[in-house]
Amino acid sequence: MLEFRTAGESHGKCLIAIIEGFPAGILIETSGINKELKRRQGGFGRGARMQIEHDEVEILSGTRKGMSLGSPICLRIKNSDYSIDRLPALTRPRPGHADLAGVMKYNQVDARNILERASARETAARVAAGALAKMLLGFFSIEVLGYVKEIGGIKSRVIPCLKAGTSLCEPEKMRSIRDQSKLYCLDKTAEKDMIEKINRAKKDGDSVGGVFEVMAFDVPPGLGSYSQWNTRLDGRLAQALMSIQAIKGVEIGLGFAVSKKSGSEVHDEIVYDAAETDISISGGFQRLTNNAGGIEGGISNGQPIIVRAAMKPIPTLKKPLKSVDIVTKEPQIAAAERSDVCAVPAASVVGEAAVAFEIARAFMEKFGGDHILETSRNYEGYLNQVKSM
Ligand code: EPS
Repeated sequence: MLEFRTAGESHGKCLIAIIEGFPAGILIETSGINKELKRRQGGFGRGARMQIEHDEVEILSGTRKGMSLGSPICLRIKNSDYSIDRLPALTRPRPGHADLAGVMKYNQVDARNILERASARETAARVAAGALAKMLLGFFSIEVLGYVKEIGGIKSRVIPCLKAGTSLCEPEKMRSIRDQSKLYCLDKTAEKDMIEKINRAKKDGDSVGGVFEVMAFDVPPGLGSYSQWNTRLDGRLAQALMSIQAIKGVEIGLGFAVSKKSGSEVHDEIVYDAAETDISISGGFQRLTNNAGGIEGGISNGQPIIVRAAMKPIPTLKKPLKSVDIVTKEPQIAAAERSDVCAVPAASVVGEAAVAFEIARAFMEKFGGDHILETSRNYEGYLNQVKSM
């Protein structure tokens, strides 16, 4: 089973990701992982910590001469700001952060013992693990792409791939637009207003949240299962995204909007084109729309997977909210730590990694294999079975 774990504190020595169940025979280039780490550090609205850190990965195990061995892969990212033992105590918990619930749970008086692990710095390790998942998926031409949809209520008007034949439904094209954007957004006009919104929040000592979307292209039908509640792909993707720091909502396809429409408006009509049988991963079966976001009955259906996540504004505020000192129980304002004004672009990189890992996990579950060529043979066999339906 493909799995990963992370370890490490925000101002500890380093962050670690251990990936297990990764097949042998895949070339693992640190440059591919570092590129993603750099993207996670970027995006307009980030705070001063990102000027201190230069996240780079070291591969400590699981490869030889750059190739995966099938053994556990250990990745390390060093923290430049390794200061955990020197940092002052934090006794004025920030509303919205793990501080107060954490001190109660772990029997602490210093919320620093909580925030160090609760911090979104941990997501650097998730992005490293996700980069490996993308290398695995890349072997099968599956592409995963995350981008910003909304910041502080300002929406991107670009809606890719909702209808079959939409002009913006090519990962290559979408990636190139996204990578030219300071906010990793596909809509240049909305981006300007979003930047203004972030600047205004910064001036006001405030923070803003938003929404990002992740799409996965060329995912074969049949990943995930309805056979048990916890094997459904939609549920698994929701868990992967909801577990990212500051995420408060997840939608798939039309998401909450399905509740306002009739059945005939929501469900994606099925057509068959024999000419597509040999080139498509779904045999000749096609859909006229993709409101389901590529998942029906907890199983991928061969359409692009579309998921979105809503991120709350970061709880650390320059103009802090009311709180109470944990020691004196006196009213106080919350602690004001160094932080970001908006980390939605960074969250879109983390979301991309999280979705990539979960899809890779479901892929390995279905096709197995200790070496990638074994996985590949199993995959080919399955595609032939779908074609000959
Ligand atoms: C982060 C590092 C952190 C924060 C941020 C994310 O660094 P520091 O606390 O030293 O400024 O910038 O963490 C949070 C938003 C949070 O709530 O903990 C990073 O590497 O992404």
